[in-house]
Amino acid sequence: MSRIQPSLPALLAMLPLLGSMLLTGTSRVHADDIPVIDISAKRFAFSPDKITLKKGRTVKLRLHSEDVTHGFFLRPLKLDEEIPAGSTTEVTVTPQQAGTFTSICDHFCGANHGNMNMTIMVEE
Ligand SMILES: [Cu+2]
Repeated sequence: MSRIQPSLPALLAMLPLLGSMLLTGTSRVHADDIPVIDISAKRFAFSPDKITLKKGRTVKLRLHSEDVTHGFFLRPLKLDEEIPAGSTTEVTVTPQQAGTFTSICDHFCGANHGNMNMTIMVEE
């Protein structure tokens, strides 16, 4: 009994904390149900270098530059973003056509800039 007594108040003290954690988790899901895809840009690659989207389904791309300023350009999906050095650009996209596309960095970022791209697949 003497071993249980000290732990019970500790447990009770944690309950409100636990409850608020659960509430925060729930409200976050409801507040913004657009899926977010994180993409990081770093000389001279995007990571991940391939993502798959669904035609007609809106997603938010959160583009983050880990070093210098990069671009993110893909005409068929009407994407033309700049990702400033060390910061994050968010863009919402709803693909209107299925296919396999290549998004390129269109902001000169160094010697191998021309090979900096990633694949965006859009499924029907
Ligand atoms: Cu770049």
